[in-house]
Amino acid sequence: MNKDFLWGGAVAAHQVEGAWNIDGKGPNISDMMLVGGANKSRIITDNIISGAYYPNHEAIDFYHHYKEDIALFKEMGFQCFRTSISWARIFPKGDEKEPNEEGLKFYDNLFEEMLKNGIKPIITLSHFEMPFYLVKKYGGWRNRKLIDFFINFATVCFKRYHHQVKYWLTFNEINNQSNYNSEGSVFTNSGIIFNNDEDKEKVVYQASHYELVASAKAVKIAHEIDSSLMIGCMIAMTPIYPYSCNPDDMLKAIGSNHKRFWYTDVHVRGYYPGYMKKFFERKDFCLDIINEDLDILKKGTVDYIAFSYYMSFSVKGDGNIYLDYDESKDLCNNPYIQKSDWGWPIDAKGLRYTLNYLQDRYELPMFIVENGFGAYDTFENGIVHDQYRIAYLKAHIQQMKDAVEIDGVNLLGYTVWGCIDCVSFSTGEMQKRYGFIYVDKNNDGKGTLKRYKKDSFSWYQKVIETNGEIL
Ligand code: BGP
Repeated sequence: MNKDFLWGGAVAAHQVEGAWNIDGKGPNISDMMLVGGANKSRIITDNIISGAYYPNHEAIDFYHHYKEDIALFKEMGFQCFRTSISWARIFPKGDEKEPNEEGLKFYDNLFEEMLKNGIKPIITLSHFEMPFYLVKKYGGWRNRKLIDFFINFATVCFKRYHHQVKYWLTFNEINNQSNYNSEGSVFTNSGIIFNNDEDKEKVVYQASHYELVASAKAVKIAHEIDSSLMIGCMIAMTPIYPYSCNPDDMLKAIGSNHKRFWYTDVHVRGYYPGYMKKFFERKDFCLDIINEDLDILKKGTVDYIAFSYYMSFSVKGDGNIYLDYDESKDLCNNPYIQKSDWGWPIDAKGLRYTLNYLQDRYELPMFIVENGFGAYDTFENGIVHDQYRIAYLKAHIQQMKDAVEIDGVNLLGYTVWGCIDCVSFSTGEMQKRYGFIYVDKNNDGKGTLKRYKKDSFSWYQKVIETNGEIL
């Protein structure tokens, strides 16, 4: 890997910080989420239910432990660390004019601590969260007004932190909402709670449009504030393979990938691709997309593509290219790959495939900002032997190296998701652990919060020290 390649780890504010109502912070949408129910997807409450357990309220209390955690990251050799800014720490309700100074100070100190330890901050503005007030009062991203609120937040952050933070991301996994749950659920990134009688698909595409406009505006403003800033999009890259070489499967896979990745086309190229325009027409959506929006999209194209990579899927087709099919019915098992304890397919080669796909399509620098292995760890006498995690990461890093060294892709860095154990986004559990650092905290919220190094800690330390030569 080249000498400037950035190795590190990643988390998100709401999954680690805790301190949910401290120093003026307002409740954000993830503060209203309970642990997952029987099917594991998390439940949003309308108001805080007294006595109920909300995993994000304390999380791993990074808010008060960040110095200790950064010292451990430094010991591992991290050159960068990705986290997010909690919007509700800066704007407790979201629609205020003036920011909360206490919230801003927390990030001054956090970024300072990182830089002091030689760790570059990679910062997401909205990682699956927003002030809950914006959800209740405005309906989240279904409302055009959110663009202004977000831009106010983004501008405050760019102005305050541009000397400390060069790499920014606008929305985490913006494309995840395209596989919305038709049963009706909430997307924490778009803050939408569906009404029973509405066209949910239309609501999702409308919200996505407002988010894309907000993202493009943010890119433009950031560059006006400081032209050296690098502003990226962030996409969940889950490539979808045709199940076979049957042309029916091939065509279906094109549609499946369009459905997930059209967001990248808009972020990178600055306009809606033909297949999306036709799709909106066929659906008769008549979305609120005005000329001024199209102009902003053109002017606010991103500087790099950040993405998460965990798995791949495959589809069987019928010779059509659909964008409006139900993935839960159509995705099928790939017989060549295994799954994790949580049913996530494990496909290291899919990472090389993804890097090549993005390179061919966009020719922009890329950043792998999430990759990792969620597993049940056995913790005994302060020790965790997590060979399975090492095996997963080793295989993925090898594919990443091949993509860079053999295929010539342009990659800025790699951050392992959940480098310190944190609250699982999808389930709210602590036992779905990704970290090199074990945190003594259980699913029921009990634990000392003490940190311990797992076996993978020294393994990753060696990887970074040798710039990926020794895996
Ligand atoms: C990504 C999210 C992260 C993180 C990760 C792992 O989709 O950006 O926030 O949580 O997935 O998912 P989980 O925590 O559900 O295992």
